[in-house]
Amino acid sequence: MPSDTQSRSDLVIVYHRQPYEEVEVDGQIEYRENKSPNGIVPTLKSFFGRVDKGAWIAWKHAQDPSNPGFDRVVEIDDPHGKYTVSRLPLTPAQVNSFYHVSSKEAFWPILHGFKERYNYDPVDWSTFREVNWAFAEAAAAEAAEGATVWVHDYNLWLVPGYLRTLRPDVKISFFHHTPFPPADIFNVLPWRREILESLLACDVVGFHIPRYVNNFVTAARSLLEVDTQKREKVKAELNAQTSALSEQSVITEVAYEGRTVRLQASPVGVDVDYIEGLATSKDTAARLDQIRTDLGDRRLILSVGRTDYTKGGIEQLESYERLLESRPDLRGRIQLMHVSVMANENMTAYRQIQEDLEHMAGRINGRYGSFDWQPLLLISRPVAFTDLVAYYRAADIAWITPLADGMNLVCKEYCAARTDGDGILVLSEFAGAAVELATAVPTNPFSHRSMDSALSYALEMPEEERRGRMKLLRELVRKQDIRFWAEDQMQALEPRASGGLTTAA
Ligand code: GDG
Repeated sequence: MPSDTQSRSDLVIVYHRQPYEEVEVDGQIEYRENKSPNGIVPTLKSFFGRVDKGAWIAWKHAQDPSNPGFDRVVEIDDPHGKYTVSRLPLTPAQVNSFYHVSSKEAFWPILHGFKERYNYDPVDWSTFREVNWAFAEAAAAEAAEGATVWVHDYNLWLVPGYLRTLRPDVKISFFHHTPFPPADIFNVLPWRREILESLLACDVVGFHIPRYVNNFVTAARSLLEVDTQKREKVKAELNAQTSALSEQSVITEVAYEGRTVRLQASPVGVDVDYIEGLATSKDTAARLDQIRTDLGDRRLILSVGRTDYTKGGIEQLESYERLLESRPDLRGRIQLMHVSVMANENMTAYRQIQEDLEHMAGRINGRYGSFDWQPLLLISRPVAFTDLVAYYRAADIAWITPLADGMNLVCKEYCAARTDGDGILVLSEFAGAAVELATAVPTNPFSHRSMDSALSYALEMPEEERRGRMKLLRELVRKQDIRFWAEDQMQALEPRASGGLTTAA
């Protein structure tokens, strides 16, 4: 770990993902750009270009579980700037306890409002604290005097509190990539107070949309003496009329124990230039021709997401089955491609959903398919992003119907890829993106009637309406892209201009 103040960083990013890929070439490890399609990692790294030196802290599997020492990678000097990457080696037991059990089995269902899936008993809170403490210590060691430390996501919930104790001088910003639930759901977590106190040690706490901000404040006020200091009217871009997640006003500042905490709603976007570049490439054109030839005159409905109960895959296949049953005229004329990739094969809940999806796909294809028509293609292996973009281009309808989703980037990628200006987005009202994407066809995945009628409506939509809706969707996705999000989060750390705000009651 660095001990001299000279080598310390002005910006420290704490994120579970490493900012590059390790590739073995001729027995040597090479570090390569990690080009995630949504562009989060490159965008975060681009901020290193604005400071003398940056640092990134992630975790990795320990090579030697009996001696998981701190590991520091050599300095990286790439087009983004100069930065070091520190990796905390976690033992298999730590990964299982901190990540799979505490984060995925306890926090994840609560964050998404699935109380009944919450599994409290196996949580080992001391390991969760220990791992978060290790991240905070690493950030404290890297940060220069007054540096900014930007922490990502709920598996690092306790980092801000620990870091504030270790380094009262740094500015701390924390971003939630998931929803934040209402108080009566969040408070199911026995560690609720400790988590909230840690978050209130930040200078800025970020969420995708105003609803999650207001939920956070109700949770904080339910347990702690938190004063609401400022409230603002929600800006038009985050207030689509149709969304179940709309808010009219949002709390932007609270005070706790003499500190002021800024709350910021900034929806994560996608790297529109990158996706448009792929969508208009020669390779995509060739792939698209092939897909269209295979489809013939059938309409393609596309659904993409991780295999997770929050993503609503089962409910979607049920709706598709009802449609094929009630509309014999559509048989042979449509095809659903459902890409559902399991991110974590170790978790029973995800394996069960995968099995259920496979079972339903077999039933749908068996009941309605014929020699020359397979109604449903279930893809469970990861698809190359270049192929995914070709399918975005080919799909008449993107059918994105999560039961709960912090934002949902697939629907934004679909719009970004539609450089031809066509295509229809049917979007769940319970995806954070619904508060922005006002001209998507809204659907309520908890209602059979709404699910079925939204898809039927989309299938009948005339070209003029399709293009009109897509034009507005594309404008919004371009405006609120990934760089817009990152700038918004960083600006929230700047001193605030006074005036123009109303003081909350
Ligand atoms: C969390 C929050 C929030 C999917 N299948 C394949 C594939 N993907 C890519 C998509 C997209 C990404 O995975 C999924 O992003 P989402 O936003 O939809 O969902 P989460 O992974 O749950 O992300 C979410 C996000 O954080 C950002 O804050 O929006 O609400 O849950 O980029 O393209 N990519 C490839 N093959 C696949 O088969 N290559």
